[in-house]
Amino acid sequence: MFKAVNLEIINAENEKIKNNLKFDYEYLQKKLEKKNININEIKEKIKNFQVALPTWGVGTGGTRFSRFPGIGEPQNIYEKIEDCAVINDLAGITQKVSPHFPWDNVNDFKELKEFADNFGIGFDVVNSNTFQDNSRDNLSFKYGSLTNSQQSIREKAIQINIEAIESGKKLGSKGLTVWIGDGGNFPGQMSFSNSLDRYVDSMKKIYSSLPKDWLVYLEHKPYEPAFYSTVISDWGTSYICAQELGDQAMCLVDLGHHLPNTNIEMIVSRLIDSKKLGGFHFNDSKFGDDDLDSGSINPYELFLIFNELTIASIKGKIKNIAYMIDQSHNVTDPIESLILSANEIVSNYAKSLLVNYEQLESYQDSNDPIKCMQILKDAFKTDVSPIIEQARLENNNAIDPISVYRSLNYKEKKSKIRKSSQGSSSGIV
Ligand SMILES: [Mn+2]
Repeated sequence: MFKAVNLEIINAENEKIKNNLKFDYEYLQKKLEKKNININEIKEKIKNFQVALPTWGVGTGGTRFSRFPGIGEPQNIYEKIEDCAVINDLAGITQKVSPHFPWDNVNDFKELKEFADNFGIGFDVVNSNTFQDNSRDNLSFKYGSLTNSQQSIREKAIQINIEAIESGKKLGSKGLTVWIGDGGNFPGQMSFSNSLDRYVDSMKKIYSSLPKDWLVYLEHKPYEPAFYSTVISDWGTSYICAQELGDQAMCLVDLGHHLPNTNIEMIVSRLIDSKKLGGFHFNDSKFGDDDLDSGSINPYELFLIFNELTIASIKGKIKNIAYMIDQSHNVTDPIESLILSANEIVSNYAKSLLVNYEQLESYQDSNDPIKCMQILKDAFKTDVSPIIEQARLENNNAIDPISVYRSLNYKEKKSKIRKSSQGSSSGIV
């Protein structure tokens, strides 16, 4: 197997800080032992954790005002996979890539799969795109795609999704995420009821094209690009549709796709109990669908979400949730942002594993809110970085991935090979 980052470089850098890490790890081990927590058991779970990278995330994003491309940006799916492989070699836990069709233009799927295999990269859930016009014909998505009033336009949107499934099958993917931008900008512009009916009808056709071992993930979002009403606006609508479609349809929670102050962790719990939580798009936000780096604004929320996931997992309520990062990196090197985001996500997962759930439930039952809050805060405030770093060391990844990455001058080198482009295939979804 080919490595995007030379293992000797990683090992040499790890060697310099290995002893410091050993000291920190053993110190944390002793602290956790006092709470009857076995640090090695947590470390093994961390070593097996996976979150997928979005192909569009390694290109510099932009806003509706402008995009400021970085140097050495990937220009095609092959270069994007190469960047994802750099992230995976350094940070680990990101072995799979989630492509976006037709943003990712693929001519030869067999060749692409072999290329990715060589880097140890696999393909996760595929994403369809019916929120942009497609230049192939005049059937515009201006007034919606799967819910458009015109049947011919709905058929085209259905076909794009079926093609995405076909592409995913060739790459070894096992799922399709569907997010549509359909909605209205003015009261009365569209019938809430008819458009939802049309969504379910269109999705039924897509659903019938799913291989039996696939899932379809329905992603909701309250507004944007439609600013008055959105067809799949919230988790309730998403749940109703997933229920209508059948067992292979699940709901996907994008952390940025909620109105301000929404209790997302409670939505997670509700979807778990309804047996419809399928996946996540991780990011963070201050105002809306900001697509900022995971944990950069509200890491406690991320922890509380993992808290719900971990307790549900202990109780056997969930397995195989599809985790993916969905961010737009406008002012940072996307590789660095994705390394830190993956680190933030796995760290909050690790913190959730420190919570003593039996104790928490006992305090909940005896109505002791202070003790309940203290249990969660104690776990959240624990610095778990020695566990994450030790897991990386044992997985042949970098203890300090950002500093190794910077020592590579990767983008400077790539800028001499890769063509620069002003255009954007990256956006906010
Ligand atoms: Mn998303």
